[in-house]
Amino acid sequence: MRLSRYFLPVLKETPSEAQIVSHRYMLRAGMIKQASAGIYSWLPLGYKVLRRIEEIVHEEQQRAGHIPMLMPTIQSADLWRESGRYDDYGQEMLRITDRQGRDMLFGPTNEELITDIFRANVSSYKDLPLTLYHIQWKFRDEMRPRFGVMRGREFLMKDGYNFDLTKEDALHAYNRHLVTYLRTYERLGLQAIPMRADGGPIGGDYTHEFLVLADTGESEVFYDSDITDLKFGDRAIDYDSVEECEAVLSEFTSRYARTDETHDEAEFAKVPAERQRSARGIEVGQIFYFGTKYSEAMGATVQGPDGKPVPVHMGSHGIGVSRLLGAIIEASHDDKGIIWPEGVTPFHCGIVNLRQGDADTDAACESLETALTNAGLEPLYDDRNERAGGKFATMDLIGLPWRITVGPRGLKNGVVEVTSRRTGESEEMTAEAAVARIAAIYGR
Ligand code: P5A
Repeated sequence: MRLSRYFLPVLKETPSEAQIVSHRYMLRAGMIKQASAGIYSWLPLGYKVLRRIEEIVHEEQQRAGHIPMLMPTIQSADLWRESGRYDDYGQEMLRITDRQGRDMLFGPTNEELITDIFRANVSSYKDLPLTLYHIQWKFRDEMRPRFGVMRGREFLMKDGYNFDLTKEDALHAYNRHLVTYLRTYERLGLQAIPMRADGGPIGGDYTHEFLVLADTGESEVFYDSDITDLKFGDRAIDYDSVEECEAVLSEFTSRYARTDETHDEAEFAKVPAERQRSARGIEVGQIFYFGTKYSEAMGATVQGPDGKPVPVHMGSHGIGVSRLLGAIIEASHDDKGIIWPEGVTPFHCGIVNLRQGDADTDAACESLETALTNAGLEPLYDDRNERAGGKFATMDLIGLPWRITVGPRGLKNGVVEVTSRRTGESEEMTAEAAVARIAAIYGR
């Protein structure tokens, strides 16, 4: 992509309404624009990162056998009356009346809708287990939307729902989701710690939130510092194996880690004093087991092995897809701008032309762009007629992990410069070697 043809409305000034670094950088890097309080347009650069995150979430869900689908944003109030949540949900729910006078709502979550789909189509235990998920916009009329996409009113969520015959099966689904979430967050370059939490309006008392530690986080958390040494890594896991999934759950949840809602001073005191930590965190996901709460209320039963109807055991699992952009930036930036982890970067690398209009330099940049594209990479080529300082500042702000700088002086010696955004270290090499280096980094 040529920057001169792209739409990247970078702001020079720091917007005064943004209180935290991720919000400031997302506005300055031209990733989002507020449409109204807590509601954002996703400009091309922000949209690209959002899509990358979605791709990773899809891959990890499907790796575990979870099935993608898509439910609508607008739901009928009647379903929510069946579960009893229409009145319970309160002012966070955006209620809409259609022209026929029917009560509708913009979905804050989808337990009712998916249970309705299930009961209409599944009648035998032989069709279980089943886990369906989608990635769809949600609306919660938050009292205080703030920090940009971090606490939006309209936000993108991956939400999944499991249906199982027994509690044991449903707990396996819970553990399996925990494993998929650990993998997902690590691929996004984040450490997200599962912590015992509260069920809130979703229900159930068996639930974990995933928290990214950050001073700007809205949740107060308490944990044993040993937990931060745990890494899932790229271990192979059989998602059908109850034992393997259970072992991961117990490895990652046996140390003390709780949000303030479930914090227990007496339990916390058992952690050696030098390992006790209290901090702030960003909630990037939550998993729930709530048993038959919805299936009983809505009559979602299957015929069990003995021929008798039984309500299915369910859980739901959410990832804050749009919130993740904010969380990643909070975890990965410096005073010049964003530093994208390779897994989610909007472009694999930038190309900076130091002497735009110089025939040889232009030609070298163009052939570099072609070679990178042919290697399956997507570079962003800054071909604008701007000073080098301005081009570097833009590249630093938008945070591409790698930059290739091309100028007449280097070309005379047959080299370009490859710079890491994270370390700032540069290395000179031939253009071919630069392409090979970047391709290898991305496993192309
Ligand atoms: C689980 C999936 C649920 O809604 N029902 C379906 C369950 N869980 S949750 O914890 O309430 O939300 C899941 C994740 O969504 C993100 N999130 C938000 N992101 C941005 N702005 C908001 N206002 C917002 N509210 C929730 C969080 O990451 C949360 O963990």
